[in-house]
Order: sequence, then structure tokens, then C-alpha cells
Amino acid sequence: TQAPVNVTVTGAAGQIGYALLFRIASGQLLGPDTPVKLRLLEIPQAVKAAEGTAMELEDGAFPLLAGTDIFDDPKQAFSGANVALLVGARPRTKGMERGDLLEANGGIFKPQGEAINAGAAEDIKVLVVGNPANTNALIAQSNAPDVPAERFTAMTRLDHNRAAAQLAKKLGVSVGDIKKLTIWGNHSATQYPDLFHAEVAGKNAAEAVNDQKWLEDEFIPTVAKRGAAIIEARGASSAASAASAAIDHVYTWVNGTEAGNWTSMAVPSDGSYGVPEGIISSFPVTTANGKYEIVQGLEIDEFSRGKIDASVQELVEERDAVRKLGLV
Ligand code: NAX
Repeated sequence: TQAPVNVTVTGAAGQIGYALLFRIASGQLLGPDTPVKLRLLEIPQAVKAAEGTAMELEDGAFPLLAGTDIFDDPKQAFSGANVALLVGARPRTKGMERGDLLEANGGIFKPQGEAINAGAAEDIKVLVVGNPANTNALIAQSNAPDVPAERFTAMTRLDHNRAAAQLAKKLGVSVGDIKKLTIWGNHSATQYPDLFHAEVAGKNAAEAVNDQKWLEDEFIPTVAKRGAAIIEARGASSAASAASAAIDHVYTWVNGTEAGNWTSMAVPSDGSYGVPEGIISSFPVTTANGKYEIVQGLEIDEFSRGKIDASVQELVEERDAVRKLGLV
């Protein structure tokens, strides 16, 4: 049998961690033939809670779980990591400006990038979930100069899945009938969920909807503001759906997209679609053999251009802010 794959999860004692770890242990991250070893990173105050979760993982008696180790030191937690899920982050608290938020997260993602650089496995794949995810990923990537930049990605799969669900509901179809949806830009309220290249049972999705008003006034804001709507309803932010999307992101990266479909991932731009090189922005991507490629040659109309540019502009501003702070 295969040697276990080392999966490092940060923020392991948090609410996404609680939903995520059991799905990883059950084999849903990498597939039913791949044993995993969990390496959990938490801050010292939350190590005890992480130990409690590790006890429950043990009680799950997952045949694929080869062990769980808990750390409060990033260097140890990322040592030998094949997959790293960076979930723990500093949330925005009352009175915090965007600059303060970026700086506080720099204090987390800079040392984690350095630790990945120092000790992760050759084939390391990184997914950043903790917000502001795209820019946190940029900070980690910039501080890991020996790791190929394309190994650092950020999560827009939750937005992608939300868009699929809203579209399926509108058209009365199953989410499985929807292909080639794209989230462009930042995982923030400026993100652009694009239906113009999407297909529903083989038909163009925007044409199937045939309702620009719904698209602009309902679909886009509903997807972009879904996180806030969940907080309003649940009294807590999305957790199980976020964990599910993180599973989907890594599973697709490792196992490939199906023919005739693609997914959305925030990845370092190579300049495609006019997105400045290096910025970690969401694109349509196909995956195969553990690698992704940005889908090329899509025609972008004026409406989509404006939406993509606005979200990318926000990412440029975040990059400039963290550059000023010396974090990238
Ligand atoms: P919680 O506050 O429940 O958990 C976060 C955990 O991270 C805590 O246990 C905390 O102790 C830990 N932590 C903090 N600093 C750490 C460090 N330096 N090293 C290791 N662990 C550290 O938050 P949760 O609801 O789990 O959300 C986690 C992050 O995901 C947040 O930043 C949140 O904004 C983000 N989200 C991102 C989404 C996306 O689509 N990209 C969607 C869901 C979610 O909002």
C-alpha cells in the first residue's frame, strides 16, 4: 500500500477545521486509496481544543488515517507536508482598517510561507482558505522563494459552488448539469461569477437564463454576499460548506477536471486575461496529473471585462498595501 500523504491543516481547532478534518480522514480529500497523516497547527491557546478534535478523529476509527500530530510551531507543522490547508487567519474585528487586517495576517502567513519553504515536501500543494485568502496566499508564496509559485492557491471554490447552486435553482436543474462556471478575481464582494461561458445541459447558461436583470441584480449579489447571509441566518460564518469546498478544490487539483468542464481556483496570474502577473486571482482552470492550467481564449465581453477589472483592481490595491508593509 501507499505511504501516507502528510496533510497540514492550520486553524485546526476552528469551526472550518472541525468540519474539514473528518472529511480528510475519511478519504475525501485525496481519494479512497490514499492514507493520510494529519499535522495540525494551532496557536498555543487552542492546542488543547485541537487535542480534543484529535481524540474524536481517533474515535472515528478511519482506516485511512495514519495518525494525527499537533503543533504550535509552523516549522514543525509544515515539515514534510505534501498538502497544506491554510485555514487559520486573523478575522477583522471592530474598528480594524483593511491595512491593520493585512498586517495582522502578514504576521501569520509570512512565517508560514517561510516554514513551507524550509521544510515542506518537494510536491507541496498549498490552499489558502483564511481571509483575505488571495492576498494571504500571495504573502505565503512570496516568502517561499524555493517553492514554485504555482503551488500556492487560494479558495474561490465555495463561491463557485454557491454560483452553481443558485443557477441550478433558477433553472430547475441539478447542479450536476452545470459546467464551465467561472469565478473571476478576488474572494470578496467584488468577485465576478460568470455565466456567459457556463453551460447547462449543453446550452449556454446566460442564454438559458435569458434575464440580464436577474443576472445583475440577483445572481451576482446573491453569490457575492452569500457569506454575509449565512452569518445573518446562522449566527456564525460558513463552516461546513467552506470545508466541503476546500475538499473539492484539492480533490480536483489532485485528481483532475472531467472532460468538457473546468473549475475555479485563485492562482498566481501569468498575465492571462489582462490580470497583472503574480497576483493571485481566480480563473477558470482545468486540472490533470496534479497540475492546473488557466483556460485560454475565452471571449470577454464589455460587461464581464468591467467586473473582472474591478475585482482585479482590488487585488492590486491589496498587493500594493502588503508590499508597503514589506510582506511581499
Ligand atoms: P475560526 O475562528 O473558527 O477558526 C480559526 C482558527 O484559526 C482558530 O482556532 C484560531 O486559533 C486559529 N489560528 C489563528 N491564528 C493561527 C495561526 N497563526 N496558526 C494556526 N492557527 C491559527 O474561523 P473559521 O470559521 O474556521 O474560518 C477560518 C478562516 O476561513 C477565516 O479567515 C474565514 O474568514 C475564512 N473563510 C474563507 C472562505 C473562503 O471561501 N475562502 C469561506 C469561509 C470562511 O469565511
